[in-house]
Amino acid sequence: MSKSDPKLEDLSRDRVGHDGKQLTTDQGVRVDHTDDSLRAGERGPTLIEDFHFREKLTRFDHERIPERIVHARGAGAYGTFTCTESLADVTRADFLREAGRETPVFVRFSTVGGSRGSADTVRDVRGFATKFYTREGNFDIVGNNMPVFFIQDGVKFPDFVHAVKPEPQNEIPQGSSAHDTFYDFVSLQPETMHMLMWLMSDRAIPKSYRTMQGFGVHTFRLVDADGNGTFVKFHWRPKLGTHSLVWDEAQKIMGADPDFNRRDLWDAIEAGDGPEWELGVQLVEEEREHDFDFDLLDATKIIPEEEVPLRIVGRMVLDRNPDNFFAETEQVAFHVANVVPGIDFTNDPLMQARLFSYLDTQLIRLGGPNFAQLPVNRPIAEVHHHQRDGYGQHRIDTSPVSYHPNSIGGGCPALASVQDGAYRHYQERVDGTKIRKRSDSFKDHYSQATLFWNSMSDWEQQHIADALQFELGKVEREYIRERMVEQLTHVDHGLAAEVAAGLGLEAPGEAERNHGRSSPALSQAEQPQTVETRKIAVLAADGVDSGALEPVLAALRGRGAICEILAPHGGTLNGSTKVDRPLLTMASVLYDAVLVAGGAESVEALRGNGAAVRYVAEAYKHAKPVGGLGEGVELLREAPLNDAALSDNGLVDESGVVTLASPGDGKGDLDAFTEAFANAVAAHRHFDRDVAAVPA
Ligand code: HDE
Repeated sequence: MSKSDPKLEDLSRDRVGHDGKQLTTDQGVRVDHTDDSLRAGERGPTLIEDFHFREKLTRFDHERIPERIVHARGAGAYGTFTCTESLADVTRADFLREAGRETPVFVRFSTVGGSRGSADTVRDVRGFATKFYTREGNFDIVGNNMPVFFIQDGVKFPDFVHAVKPEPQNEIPQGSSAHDTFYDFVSLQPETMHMLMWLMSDRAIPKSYRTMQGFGVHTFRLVDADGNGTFVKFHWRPKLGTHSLVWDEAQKIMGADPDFNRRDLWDAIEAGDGPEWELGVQLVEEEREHDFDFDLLDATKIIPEEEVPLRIVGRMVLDRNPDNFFAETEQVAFHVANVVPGIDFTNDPLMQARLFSYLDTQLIRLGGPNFAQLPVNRPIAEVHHHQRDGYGQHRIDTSPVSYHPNSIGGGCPALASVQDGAYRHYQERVDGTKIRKRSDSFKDHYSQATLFWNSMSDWEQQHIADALQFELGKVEREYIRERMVEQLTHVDHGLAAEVAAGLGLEAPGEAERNHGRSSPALSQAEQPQTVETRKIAVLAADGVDSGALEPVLAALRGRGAICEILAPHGGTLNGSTKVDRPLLTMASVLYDAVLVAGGAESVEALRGNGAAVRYVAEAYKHAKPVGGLGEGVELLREAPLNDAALSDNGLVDESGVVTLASPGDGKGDLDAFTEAFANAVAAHRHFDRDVAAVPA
């Protein structure tokens, strides 16, 4: 973060350290004893006059605030947004008008359905909320990692959330859509089908917050200095590519490290590997509003990138973890209505509901109307108004007046003009009959669900079909399962038939024909490839062939990979090679790839260790790169890796399994091995393997 970051300067007013300080009460009175309460006699009752004891317990009793009704579990970080291409042609927003302009940001990522203590890797939508502390006030993009939503009108949000949350009688299941009430609701609401396809896809189990796209979802409006509007969709694109876990792995991570995504973000930032995104916009001139076969105001639809390409206008890097989770990440308050001059709303009925809901929810969650004064929420722009008092008022307004107009205060704070930078709402003619009715232009619920399905690669389609079988397999009521399969026939008959077969239901009749259109930009199959910050587990034991291993690790680390040696015991191997973690503390699901080091004695020890053998098989099953050096190849044979091609002598590199049985003395072989293994890691996963029979 640049030294002149204005938000960092602003926060420094409230940051308190305790180094070298003495313990006090809230009143600043020093305390000499905090382990025994004041009592009448050594074995007597506690005295109510012990103000330190009472204050300590009272403060403790009041530590919790209501968790967010949705998006309760999250992780946040600070960073900087840099405008890379001016949008001055379409918006008067100051922070987007000049290439090179930097704006501090705070981002909070979240799951949606689970409570604050739930696991990170559940199948769910992820929140991606960004607060820009611009010179003209705060602007929030309160988005998700999927570009559409379940419902078209916000009046249904409570119904939807009640259906997906744990069931009311027993509060089960936590953070999961795989239960009756969710599928009861969605099977009765076809408008959910497009988003359901996203939820069943790998997008719902992101590998990392750093490898997620973000979307503003709604169509917003940019407004230029003359008051002309342009429709806009906001997109965040991760530099590391969009990558996911596989479902079996995601479930195991829930146990092995429920903080998996939160920890990954924290560790990357602490290591100086702050994640980066590009901000892209899709712009649609007002005159083209009705040129699409869907309604721009319908949040269950995307604008295919092939129809309206992304224009990249900025870059965001997150590089500072919060000092205090509660003060910053928990108390941050986002609101769709936090806009700056040059950015405006549309009549999307989902967005309109959100414009009400966020302020309302902050009032209950943060205990009153002054939450915008909390350090993380406070704008760097000056704040002057006539709003007064309320719980948690921190400001000491010194003006004798708190009304407008006034003359006693010299008319201040005075009204600003548009030239001064005042917000002016976009002027739009609105007239119509007062009516509760969905527009006919919102009625096509299946075309884009089909478009999404058609755009998936073979393995992505397989994952969606598997996810539906898993989720519906957890649904107790057969009529709900049947109704869901009927819905799926409208998306794609082949998908519906496959899911039905898995559930033991009769194949459904054919509905409308698949239109055959696709949008290649929706697939995760083609992503930027890099080994940077990829975590490689290196399995080794005493007797490891360090001579062959060291140059490989040095080269992988040189490319930015994180290599950790896991061994049956901590300390060192052969008295010199440092063990990073004992094998039993780390599961294969916590790494991106595994490499088994050579050395006859080392591999013999690992072969006798069921955890090590299973480690390799599990990584293979999860389509991860697997490497074997020297005798290490034997452990891969032991696992066994089904039909994987393994080296007997020279380098073998197939489907992400890279082995070299005879590293030899020549450095050339090891270089070729490293190159092949690094490429396998950069490719993320290798779904061309047949892993069905691998028992892991
Ligand atoms: Fe939210 N949503 N939402 N939502 N939402 C909240 O606000 C709501 C919707 C999103 O990290 C709540 O402060 C309604 C879409 C994120 O703090 C609440 C509707 C999208 C976050 C609320 C929606 C989102 C929230 C709960 C339907 C993606 C977490 C706590 C009309 C574009 C922000 C809070 C954070 C949080 C209401 C639908 C994203 C209750 C009524 C669509 C990322 O106000």
